[in-house]
Amino acid sequence: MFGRSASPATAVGDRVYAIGDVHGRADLLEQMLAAIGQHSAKLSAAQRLHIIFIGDIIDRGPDSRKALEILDEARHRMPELLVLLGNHEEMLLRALAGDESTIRGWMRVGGAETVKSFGLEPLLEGEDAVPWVAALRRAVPTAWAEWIATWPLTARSGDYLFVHAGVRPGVPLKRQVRPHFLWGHEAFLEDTRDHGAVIVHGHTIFPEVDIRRNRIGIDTGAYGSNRLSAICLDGTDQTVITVSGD
Ligand SMILES: [Mn+2]
Repeated sequence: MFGRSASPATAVGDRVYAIGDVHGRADLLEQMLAAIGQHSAKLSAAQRLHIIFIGDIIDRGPDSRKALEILDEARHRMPELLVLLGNHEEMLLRALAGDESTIRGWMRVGGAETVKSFGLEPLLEGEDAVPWVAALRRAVPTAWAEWIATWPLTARSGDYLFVHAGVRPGVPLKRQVRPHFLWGHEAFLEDTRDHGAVIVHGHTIFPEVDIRRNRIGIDTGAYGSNRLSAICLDGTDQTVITVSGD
């Protein structure tokens, strides 16, 4: 049984837009920011507006550099903007730190597209990683790397917890560990127990925003499906917003 009412709510006065994995689709990211602006303008003013990106801004899609540039520009004029860390940003940070085994794995899961967007060639099999890492550090603005390193793992509003991938079922929220927030847990998606909050997450692609009693999956696979989704949580209201590419 759930310990609270059947209708989860944001903290009083909070309106939260949570956006799914962008994965290098700078075009859909721009469309989504515009769509959120239009949606929010039609509602009465919230006491506190929050726009939360669920992580995995980079990799797989064609323009990770532009996606980061858009968010970096937006954060300076939108104090309500928050970007959570995803496992793909974790790989970028490890790559910048010179972790060679991470780099080689990262190239195979979409990192190649990210480094191309910064004007670099992917690290080849057998290629010396040391000069390649030096080139990556020159290509990625230091201010962006330092900013990404500050992206939090979670955010909370009322009954909702926002996190990139998920939690380990059966473990209290205060005892959850970083790897499950970033990479998920094999039992998370199908577990029906109360996790201590309704977990709003990305990382796993669903054809439509997946609204369950104990979690909401908002990743509709923008890089492959051409559809980037978000959910607006306002008190007990839940409204899905989706933007589509050409
Ligand atoms: Mn992910």
